[in-house]
Amino acid sequence: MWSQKCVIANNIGEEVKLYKTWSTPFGLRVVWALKLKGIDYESIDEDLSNKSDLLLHYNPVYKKVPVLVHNGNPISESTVILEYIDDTWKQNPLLPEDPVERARQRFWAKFNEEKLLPTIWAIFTTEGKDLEEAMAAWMENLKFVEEELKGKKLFGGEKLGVADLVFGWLANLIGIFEEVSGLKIVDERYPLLLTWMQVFSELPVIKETWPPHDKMITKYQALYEKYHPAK
Ligand SMILES: N[C@@H](CCC(=O)N[C@@H](CS)C(=O)NCC(=O)O)C(=O)O
Repeated sequence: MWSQKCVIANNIGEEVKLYKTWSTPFGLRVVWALKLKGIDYESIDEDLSNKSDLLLHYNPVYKKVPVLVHNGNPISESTVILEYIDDTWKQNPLLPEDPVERARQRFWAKFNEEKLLPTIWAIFTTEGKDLEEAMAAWMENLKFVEEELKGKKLFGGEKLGVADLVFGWLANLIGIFEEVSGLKIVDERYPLLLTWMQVFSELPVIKETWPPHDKMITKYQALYEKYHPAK
């Protein structure tokens, strides 16, 4: 006895294109959202050392990926794109209905962008006193994340939400940064975050989309050597 899985896209007749790169964590957020919604899309991988005219046309302000182009309308900035996707395709909502819960998820998404991302970049690219300071700020910030995850499986509770997708990079890149730098970036003082990282990575839609591990190590090894030439 066999059964055939029949997947019908929820956007027949619409044009959906996603400009990204093979490794971008910001682009992955959008890939996850589209997959969770069952949206068929065309993926265009950019070479950021030689950006296409179309990318520059669609995102003239930041000139960055990801850009989602829906029926000719370009939408930039991954967190804006996530909300656009949720507003456009209502199935499998990424933001809950309750305004308090919506605000909470948006708060944590903003916290990730403004507090965690700059600090992790400093951890990966600096040394000495700067590294120490970045590490201290990172650990302080993780305490807040740990508190938020108390009593929850995901940031969205039982269901993946915008905040989970925005935090998603942690579940993959922390391990890669640790392997490349030799630093311990998320340790056992943050058991709830470690559990979240594992639960999140194991979700089928997430698991099937991680970029190849070896290729990621090669990419970040080269970047690490650029910032730490003496090592
Ligand atoms: N805030 C942006 C960040 C996007 C971003 O930094 N994208 C990188 C790739 S991971 C990029 O396109 N960089 C090209 C550049 O800086 O010229 C978002 O959330 O979409």
